[in-house]
Amino acid sequence: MVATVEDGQVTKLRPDKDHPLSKGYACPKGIAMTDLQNDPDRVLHPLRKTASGEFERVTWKEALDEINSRLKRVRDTSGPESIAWYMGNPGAFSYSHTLWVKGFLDAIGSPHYYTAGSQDVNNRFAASALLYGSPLVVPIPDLRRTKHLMIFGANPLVSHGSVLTAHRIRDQLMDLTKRGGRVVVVDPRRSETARAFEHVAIKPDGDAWLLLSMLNVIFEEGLEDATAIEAQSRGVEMLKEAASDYPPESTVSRTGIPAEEVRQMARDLALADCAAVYGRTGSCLGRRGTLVSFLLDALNVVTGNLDRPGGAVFGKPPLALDDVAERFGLATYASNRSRIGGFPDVLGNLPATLLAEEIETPGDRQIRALFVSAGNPVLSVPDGDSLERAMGGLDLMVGLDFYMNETNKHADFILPATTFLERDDFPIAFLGFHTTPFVNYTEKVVEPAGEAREEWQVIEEFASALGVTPSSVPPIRWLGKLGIKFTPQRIVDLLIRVGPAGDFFGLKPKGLSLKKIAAKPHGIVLAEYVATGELKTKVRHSDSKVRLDPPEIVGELRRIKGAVVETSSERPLQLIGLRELRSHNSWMHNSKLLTRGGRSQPLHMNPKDAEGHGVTEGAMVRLASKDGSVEVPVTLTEDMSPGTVALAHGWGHSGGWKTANGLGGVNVNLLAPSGAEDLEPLAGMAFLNGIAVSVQLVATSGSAAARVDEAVTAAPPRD
Ligand SMILES: Nc1nc2c(c(=O)[nH]1)N[C@H]1C(S)=C(S)[C@@H](COP(=O)(O)OP(=O)(O)OC[C@H]3O[C@@H](n4cnc5c(=O)[nH]c(N)nc54)[C@H](O)[C@@H]3O)O[C@H]1N2
Ligand SMILES: Nc1nc2c(c(=O)[nH]1)N[C@H]1C(S)=C(S)[C@@H](COP(=O)(O)OP(=O)(O)OC[C@H]3O[C@@H](n4cnc5c(=O)[nH]c(N)nc54)[C@H](O)[C@@H]3O)O[C@H]1N2
Ligand SMILES: [Mo]
Repeated sequence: MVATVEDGQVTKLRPDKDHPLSKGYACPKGIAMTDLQNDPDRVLHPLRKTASGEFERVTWKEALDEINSRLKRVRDTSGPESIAWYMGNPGAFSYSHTLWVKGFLDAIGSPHYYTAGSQDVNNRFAASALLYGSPLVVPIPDLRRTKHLMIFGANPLVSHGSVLTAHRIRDQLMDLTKRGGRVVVVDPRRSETARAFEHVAIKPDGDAWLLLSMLNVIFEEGLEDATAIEAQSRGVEMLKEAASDYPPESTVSRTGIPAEEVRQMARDLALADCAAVYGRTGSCLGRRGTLVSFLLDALNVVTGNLDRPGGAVFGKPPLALDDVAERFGLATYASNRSRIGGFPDVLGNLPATLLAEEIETPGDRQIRALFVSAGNPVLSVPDGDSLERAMGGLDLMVGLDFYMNETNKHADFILPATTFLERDDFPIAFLGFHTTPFVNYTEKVVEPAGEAREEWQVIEEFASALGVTPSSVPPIRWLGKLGIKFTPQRIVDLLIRVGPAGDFFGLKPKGLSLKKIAAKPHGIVLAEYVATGELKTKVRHSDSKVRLDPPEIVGELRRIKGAVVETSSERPLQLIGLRELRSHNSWMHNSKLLTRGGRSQPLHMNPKDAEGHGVTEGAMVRLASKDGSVEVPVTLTEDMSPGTVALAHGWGHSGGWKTANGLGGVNVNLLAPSGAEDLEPLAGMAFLNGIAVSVQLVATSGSAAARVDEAVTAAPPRD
């Protein structure tokens, strides 16, 4: 984007016409950042909770002195393993924030690292660890060359892609069909993307059965690519054997998809010149997301589409996340277990759903101090009520944010953080996800507003009080003891220069350095297409082959046999999530631009289901699961498959954001189960899609609140 700065203030953001890939396209949320940047509700000074429960402004020195002395006391009395950090989603989009949070916990020796990952993508990483031997080896669909794309539970026309960085993604998908290719969207809801392409309606959390049936057809009909399987993988026999139990006729009750349609889908995929299978949150937030993620990639392997042009590809970014993380010792899976439930860590992450229990359960490693940065788990994680209660019992809680949100309002201190316009960034975690190899570096656009500080600088203060250097890399910690400090820029520059495209400090004069990248503010296109033929360098298993029979997956295949049906006569419907173009999880509802014309959070319901429940458009209903209930207005739409209802997350505000507070809405995650027994076993992920619910009429006509967000339900987003 291009920012207009007047008198040190960002007054306008617009898309960058000179950007080689976006060519002047930006999504509405990006443009709306001006509203957040200049929001009078922003937290611009350190705040301390007073005895009466109100916040008062304090100086940075007062805040840090008190936090640090309380932090030291917690460490000395309860041990470093009682200090926890939850870093939310925006944290992942700041290289310095990410590195310093994990570095801090590693340096003090605490396992209590939590992120939005356990509500988002961790089972995708777990599947990669099993398949490729590294959680960070994640293929992306080669959108620009593929002829056949199958999307399982993603809505890129709204989300703009996830674990996939595709500028102008709508155009890339449209181009695919213009080339004569197909986009098939498997989704319980006829989403914006499904509407624009081909839709296959599936029952929530039915994906594993559909994928097994597709594999069944492929093996039964001899449509597999035996050469590719032989060259790239081992263990296919297990997969074949497992799939033999799932002819499409046997899975109709789980998927809702007629057997003949499944057969045709399998044939079309296997016979396409090149094809890619891609899944995102809709495939991750059910009860068996690791298995589903595994099967998505298995389909790519079996059809001969892995690591080839137009297939599912790994590429060769100038800085490969898997290499970097491995070098830092961060590419872990199951190297550690959660205290509650014994869940394996994924990249050091433990299940955020268990935070409340981890705080309230006495014993070794009980959490006594909690930091929350760029996150809002009270709204984003199951059972925010329990988390609110648990946070009240902590010895110390600190928020780093530019808003007072529903979570950090329970903190002892809120420390003002910078926006991405007030700090530099290098999207290190995303370089491998570009559909066109690309790199860029952004300088800060303006000085931090008020007294805002970058997270990594604040973390340096906590670390120094505890006598450690916040880094996951032991040599950097040793150098820290000698007073030698590394800035985020310095670390990234080093990594680029010794990386696959680096200048090796002048030895390769044409190579890259941070300075060279920074000199091109519109970014640098590195190659026409994503590199293929990289599998051997990507796979960490000793034989360099993709593993199709890991014991963990064998276990999941056994478990799925006994899977009970979620619904019952008491709770006959299944609830899934919904992302809207003008929302960004829980944190952009204070923007004037995004809330223009009012907003509401209706329950999307098929008219047939509504009729059975005596519900009409605009009625207020009580939506209840075994774990909680909320009252919401209903909107009727044929886009929902009968039996499935959808409600957006990130609503029900009561923070310092006054516009957001005034919009009403409810926290849908009060309906999600929060016990360890309900988490997905291989990645500890929350169960958020497919929850059994009942709907009960409260009032035939709700209120003005039942107005549907037109911008969301109308035509697909346009440039
Ligand atoms: N406008 C906007 N953009 C966003 C965000 C936002 O909040 N707003 N959030 C960002 C974030 S943090 C992320 S992680 C990405 C997510 O990116 P996506 O995953 O592409 O986004 P979703 O809209 O959540 O898409 C999930 C789809 O899965 C479907 N689904 C639900 N349950 C199932 C199921 O059991 N099986 C199948 N096959 N499908 C199912 C839903 O109906 C939905 O259409 O989006 C990012 N982009
Ligand atoms: N039911 C249901 N629940 C879901 C999902 C779903 O699909 N359905 N999706 C899940 C997913 S994919 C995600 S990613 C999570 C998101 O959940 P979280 O990551 O827990 O929360 P966010 O809503 O992203 O809140 C981000 C907070 O960060 C602040 N912030 C923004 N930028 C910065 C920054 O640069 N620095 C700092 N310090 N603070 C900043 C914002 O003000 C806000 O308070 O929600 C999850 N929850
Ligand atoms: Mo996410």
